[in-house]
Amino acid sequence: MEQTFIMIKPDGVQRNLVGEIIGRFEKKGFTLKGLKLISVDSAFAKKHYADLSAQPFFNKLVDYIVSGPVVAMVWEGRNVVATGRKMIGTTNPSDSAPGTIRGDYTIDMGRNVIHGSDAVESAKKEIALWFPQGITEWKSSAHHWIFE
Ligand code: D4T
Repeated sequence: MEQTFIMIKPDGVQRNLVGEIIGRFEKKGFTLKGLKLISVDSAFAKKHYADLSAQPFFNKLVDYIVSGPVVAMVWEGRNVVATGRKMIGTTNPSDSAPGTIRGDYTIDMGRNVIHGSDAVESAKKEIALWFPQGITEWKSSAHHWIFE
């Protein structure tokens, strides 16, 4: 089953959106496979955002991610990478549809509360980076109420 890496950014933690965001993924039917509240340093944040290192906003982005604790998670389910991105909404909250997390709770692109892997391959890399000790293997007893 597909897995994705989801991170509630420092603003999401400070704004008390952790329960709301986790609730959306739970209620959708995805399964939580990894979860931790963690503060990362800039070397780690630079690794996570390595693909964006040439962007003019890179240093600002790294400062933002290290500015407070984040909630790092692994969620599992069919098409969870693409569906997770839809639930999150577009990068710029001005374009994010109401009903998406960014559409409902954010205004500024530099404070967009959540990260979600953009492809299955990047999800694998991000899960390995954030959960080097591995994730928790379990099967939800709701599985056959969610999947035919
Ligand atoms: P993340 O990676 O945080 O889930 O966001 P997205 O996948 O939606 O968007 P991204 O990787 O292109 O950008 C990462 C992060 O950088 C901020 N950003 C982005 C910014 O501050 N200015 C910009 O011009 C862009 C494009 C927002 C998200």
